[in-house]
Amino acid sequence: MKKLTVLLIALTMFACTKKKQEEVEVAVVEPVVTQETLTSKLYTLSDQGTDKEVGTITVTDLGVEGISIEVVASNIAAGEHGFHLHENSALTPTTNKEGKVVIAGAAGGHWDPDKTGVHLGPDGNGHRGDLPKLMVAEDGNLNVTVLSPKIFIKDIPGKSFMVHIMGDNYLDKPATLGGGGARLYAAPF
Ligand SMILES: [Cu+2]
Repeated sequence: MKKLTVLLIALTMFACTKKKQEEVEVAVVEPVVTQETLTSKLYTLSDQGTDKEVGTITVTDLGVEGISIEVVASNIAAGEHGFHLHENSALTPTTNKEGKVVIAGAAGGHWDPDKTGVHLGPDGNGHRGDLPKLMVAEDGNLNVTVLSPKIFIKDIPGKSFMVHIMGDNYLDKPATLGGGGARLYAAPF
């Protein structure tokens, strides 16, 4: 009887060990899914460069589907704002041909690696940096996620997300670049 008890205990222990091994094996073969994200602060812009922080932009890698861009901000200007990925991360002012200061001019234009030279918005085949416009409620708070299947996470470093003072009609007419006008907020990456 005593022998049998010992054997049973031994068998039980063996079973437990075997089970643990199986669990470990299962854990090893499971793919480790990591979604790369990049985050930067959103700043107000002035003719001196960046001013105060008003929010955060987080870019998440969606693999072949491109990226998602989460914009969280408070106390910003209500209404519609053109939103684009611009070609540089520098946000210092520049001077244009007419001698006028361009706020954050160093950021360059809308990212256009295919050299299309046309602004056609998020669904067109123009600038790849053209994104859906942002709509800010009257309370000045924004918490929105937009998608871009034309931008990949590897494209982000060294560029900036730009929020313009006015909206975006996703065309170059009647005004160029969607009519967004001056650069109001930006997040350098
Ligand atoms: Cu822009």
